[in-house]
Amino acid sequence: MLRFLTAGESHGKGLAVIVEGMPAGLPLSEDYIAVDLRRRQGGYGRGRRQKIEQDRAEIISGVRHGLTLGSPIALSIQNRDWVNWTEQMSIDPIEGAVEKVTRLRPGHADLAGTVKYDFDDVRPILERASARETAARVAVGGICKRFLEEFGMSFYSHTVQIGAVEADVPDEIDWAAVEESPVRCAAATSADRMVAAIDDARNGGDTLGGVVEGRVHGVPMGLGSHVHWDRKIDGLLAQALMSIHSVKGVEIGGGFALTRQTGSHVHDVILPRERWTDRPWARATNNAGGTEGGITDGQDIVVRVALKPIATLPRSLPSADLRTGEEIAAHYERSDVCVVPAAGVIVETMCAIVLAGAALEKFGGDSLKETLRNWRAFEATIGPRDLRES
Ligand code: EPS
Repeated sequence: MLRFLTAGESHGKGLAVIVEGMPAGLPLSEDYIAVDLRRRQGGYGRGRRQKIEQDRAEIISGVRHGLTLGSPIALSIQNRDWVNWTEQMSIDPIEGAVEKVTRLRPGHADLAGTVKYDFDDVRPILERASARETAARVAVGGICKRFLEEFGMSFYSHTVQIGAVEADVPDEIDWAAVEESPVRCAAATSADRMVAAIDDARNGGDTLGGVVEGRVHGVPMGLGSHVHWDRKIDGLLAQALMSIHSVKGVEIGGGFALTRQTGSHVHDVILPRERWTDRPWARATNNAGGTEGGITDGQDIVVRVALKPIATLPRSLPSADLRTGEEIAAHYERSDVCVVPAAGVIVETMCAIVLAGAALEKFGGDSLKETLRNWRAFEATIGPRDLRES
């Protein structure tokens, strides 16, 4: 019901997106989408490229007088760096030849991509494999977040680990402080240690990975389904999160740590009516991370995502040449040292995309009004069976 495509090379003219399936009547603006685009560009450990770019998505279609039309929404994000790459990335054939990239970077798509697509140059692969593409996704995520706000949903993320530095995450997270933190970490002392670790990596010509946590508050019960493997909301979230560049692991709720506990300590006890607050049903804990049996259970969605250190290293790794197979140092132009803080924003994005799709599947109408009416009608049915109005 909700479809989108992104297009664009890292040093091409820009990124393009078409989003199809958003209902009509949703208030939407370029300024709203710009907020997350700006958040994605930040974070300590970013490289020189982010000083060049000032990402802003121009709305080309699908919105009139500030409201969606129900027609496809097309967006365009300019690559300001394009002016430095007009020969390398020229659409038209050029006079002479540009230098080919043949020094394969381990950990990137360089080797498998050139072999698969039968290129003698890594450039066509590295351009599209670049995490620049996540700017386009974040713009889509902005539209999805705007839609899900109408259901009372809100999105958060924070950094829980960079390299070997684990954050002392407080019980109550101050989300405004996370946004102020250079590494988007909820604990200031841990943030200082993370910044120092990034400095160490930079000084050694190296890179750092880490772990980010995403949370979604206000999720309705009943998104996704237990009936088939490809409708399970946790499966859909895991696929979407795993598709983020550099991601090597995804956990939902207590994740891997749950395996060390017995069942009586793991499952989220269902509380009786007198302990409910704002809506029917409540739990003592949220180890499930907001999904049981592939269906949202009304608790916060909690996901953790592990990122490997990025593959482009100033201190080039030993490698082999695509042309000759002979030993050579891997290719290096410039790079980020650590993208973990920015990844939190992309984790929010992918959660928003999956949940918007699931919300449209369950409640979707052609207009926002119809969609919200369907949602409210369902919400009226979720309480204890004997107490329902009809
Ligand atoms: C990336 C390499 C760097 C990153 C880029 C991802 O770009 P460049 O080669 O131009 O320095 O900055 O990410 C972005 C441009 C972005 O906006 O996130 C890579 O190789 O994946």
